[in-house]
Amino acid sequence: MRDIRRVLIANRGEIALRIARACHVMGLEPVGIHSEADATLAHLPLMDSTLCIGPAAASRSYLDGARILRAAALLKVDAIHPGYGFLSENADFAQAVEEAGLVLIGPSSTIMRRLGDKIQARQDMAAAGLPCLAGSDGALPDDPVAAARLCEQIGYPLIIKASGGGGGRGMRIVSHVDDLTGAIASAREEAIRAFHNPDLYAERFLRAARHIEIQILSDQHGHAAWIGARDCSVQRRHQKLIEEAPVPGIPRDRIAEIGTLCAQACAKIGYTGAGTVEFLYEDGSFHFIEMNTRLQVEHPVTEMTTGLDIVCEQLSIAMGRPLSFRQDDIRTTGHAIECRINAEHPVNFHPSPGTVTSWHPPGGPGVRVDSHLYTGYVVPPDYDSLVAKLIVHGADRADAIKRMRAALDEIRVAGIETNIALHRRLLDEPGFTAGGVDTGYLTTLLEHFHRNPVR
Ligand code: MV4
Repeated sequence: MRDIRRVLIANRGEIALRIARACHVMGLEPVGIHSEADATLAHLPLMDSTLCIGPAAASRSYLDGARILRAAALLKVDAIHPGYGFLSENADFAQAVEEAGLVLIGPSSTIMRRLGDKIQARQDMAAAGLPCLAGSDGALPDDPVAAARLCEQIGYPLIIKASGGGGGRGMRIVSHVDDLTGAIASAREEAIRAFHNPDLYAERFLRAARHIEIQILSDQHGHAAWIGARDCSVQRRHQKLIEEAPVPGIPRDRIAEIGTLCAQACAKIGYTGAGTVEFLYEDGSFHFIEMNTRLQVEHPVTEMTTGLDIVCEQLSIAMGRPLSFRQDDIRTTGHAIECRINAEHPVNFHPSPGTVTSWHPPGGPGVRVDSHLYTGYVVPPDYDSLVAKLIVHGADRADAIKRMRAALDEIRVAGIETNIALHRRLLDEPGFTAGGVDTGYLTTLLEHFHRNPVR
């Protein structure tokens, strides 16, 4: 057992507020850090104490591990919750936290480092029993002839990915061997520039897959459980827009099968904390692509369908407590959908920072709003444009869609532009309402909207 009383929340916005709430539920003292641009954030008054750690630029505040560790020492915390984004999957930061004698709310830095290396993650998860796509077992060789021979084995089309990447950055789709050498060269350049890691790998490319992910909770006593699956296929440029649970249109027993494999794999590799195993699903098969070692933006849809509080579970696991439930105790009820509300231009998707002149969130049965917005809040231009998550829970998918439409119609936000109208339009689309769209759906639909602006 590890005594944790004070938790530093190394993040901002809605997720900092979400984590502060969980700390209060658990009887822990949350402490806050913020940049100079963020002194007016809504969660800071809930904190036991707060500290301004640097200027607006994330590189000099939320991404500066040394500053955060100095704040942790000054504020005398026992643990650090990194939230998502920023330093949440940075193994060097996790290691520095451990070396400072503090607890990082997440897996050990060793596990984080292995899973953060996508080539290593693929090898570890394949060895632990997860189905992977045909691919290069290890890094692609430098020699173009050797690389071409290897890729011939995999088959075309294939996709080149950066081992240090993830989330869709630094990828190249290659349909023919003639394009291979050029694709490898440009992918390698990008990988070096963006991730300081030249290693690339290749995988068979799936053209019309769905993005399905499994939520895991794993304690320090070797017990792991999967607590549901999410469908995150509605995305544009690797930014998810809508997520839901359970997954529509895939038999429950197929989901349970892959969920069970994920829990077993996580126990096997010594994973601890909350984690998400990402899969592509096409033609009835799941294929592991990567594992996220952080709390995810879309975790609320799993909370709404299971009744669990994933952030409380994270804190409890970090304190060394065993999971409070067994796999057989997990029951999911109804259907949950999350719409990510971004402060962005509705047509060109450019960020739309500025003063929120009014904010009236929706409510009622089954409606949850995770947001740091308030009337008068100024959305700074320096960070991600996510300003609210609207989550609804209904008896079934059709009921959840009805509740989401009503909630979207009810929201009032003025002063900034948002994607609320896009969400409202999407929820009337036959493709979306039928369920089971693939990851290309939104891009195609937006092209259609662009050609047909008013309906
Ligand atoms: C793929 C893929 C198809 N085949 N891997 C995108 C995010 C990252 N987590 C993995 N991604 C993908 N990996 C194989 N083997 C399709 C995607 C993908 C995608 C790829 C190119 C352009 C847009 C995309 C949108 C969603 C998923």
